[in-house]
Amino acid sequence: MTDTRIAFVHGRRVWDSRGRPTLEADVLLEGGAVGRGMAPAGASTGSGEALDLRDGGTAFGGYDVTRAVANVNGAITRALVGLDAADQAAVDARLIEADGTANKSRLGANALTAVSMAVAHAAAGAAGEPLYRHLGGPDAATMPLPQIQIFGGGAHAGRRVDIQDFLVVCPAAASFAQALDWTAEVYRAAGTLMAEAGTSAGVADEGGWWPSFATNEQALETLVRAIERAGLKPGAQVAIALDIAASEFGRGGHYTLGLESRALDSDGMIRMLAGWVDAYPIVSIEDPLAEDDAAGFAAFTAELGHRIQIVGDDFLVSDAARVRAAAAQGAANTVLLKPNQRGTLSETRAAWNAAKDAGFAAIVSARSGETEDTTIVHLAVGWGVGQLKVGSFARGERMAKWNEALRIEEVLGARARFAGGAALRRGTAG
Ligand code: 2PG
Ligand code: MG
Repeated sequence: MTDTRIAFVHGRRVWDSRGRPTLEADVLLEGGAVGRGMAPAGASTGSGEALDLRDGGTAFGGYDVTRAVANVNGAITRALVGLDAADQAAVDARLIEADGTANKSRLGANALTAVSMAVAHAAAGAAGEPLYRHLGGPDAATMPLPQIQIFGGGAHAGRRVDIQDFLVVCPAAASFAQALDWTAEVYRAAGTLMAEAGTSAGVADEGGWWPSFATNEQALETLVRAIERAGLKPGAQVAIALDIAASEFGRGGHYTLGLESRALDSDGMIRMLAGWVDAYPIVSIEDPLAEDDAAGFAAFTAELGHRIQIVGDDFLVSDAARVRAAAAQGAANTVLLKPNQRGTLSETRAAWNAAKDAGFAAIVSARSGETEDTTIVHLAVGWGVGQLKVGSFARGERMAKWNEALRIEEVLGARARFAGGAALRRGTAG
């Protein structure tokens, strides 16, 4: 057994998929093992998220991270040197204590997230194991059902359409690899349809086709046609998931769909979305109402929670206490898990534990601003979460994660179990 005490922590500024500064952390253990983590960044962020510490000012649009980097090389290094990297809970507790604020605003959730992930990688390296196995032990063999974006929108595409993510899931695929095969064909067919319509306009923040539709619903119609054009059956083989990201256009029970110049209240939103669920093979809807509309979430879940998965992202911000509160209210039935919404892996894991206790499902998710870091894939497999969302089927920062999952499935071989449609939270009361 090599020495797993933390010898050295180093932070540096690197660049993310939007060409913005982000933070990378390296951790070196006394026995020589090393680990690395890179912080992602959201664009449609929940107000309850831990703080992504940026310098402000004029350089790089105010997004520079020199203060967060200095925190890694100063206060965080001092707090962690000598701790046992194999004890992730103790390391994360020390990070939380060193920050000392409720929202990680002193040291920065970006600094903490990168370090927390780097420590996990270093510990896995010292044990001579891939991270998913280090986290989940020899039984960690569940490959997640991927949610893959075909059209981007909302804050990720200049608000060209109001809805943020039009995604596909492949509940009937036999393996993770086959789910990617099917998605690749759908993604290509969707691109062809847009080119034929003369509306091809490149890709959005997460690699999905830049939307060029007259209405939000037209994206749904086009998606169904793309599935058919790919030679697959809408619903049975390839179903639709949506991230409405309603906090981006709604507040206080009032929602404004800019594309269609429509104003709706909570009930109007619920009626519109319920109509879509009736008309299209939709199996999952994320943030159907705004983060401040818990009553709307509860009404939506009461009406549709027995048919579809209802996911809280901005609404639950990977927070265990919010998951418990939502479960008590019957608001949502699934939580999105994004480590940088909290700042440490242990807190993210606590949200997953709370979800399991509440009968919620969960989806491990990337951010719209990403890097080549693949830690979240290992979290999904290692924790046995069952679902994974990392954006679309283009751009290196997205493909790095899908490809890492392919490698894991190959290494697991006959032991791999694809979560498939059973991972979706549906068919029971919300
Ligand atoms: C989301 C994510 C990823 P962002 O809303 O689920 O799609 O976006 O990282 O901008 O919050
Ligand atoms: Mg979301």
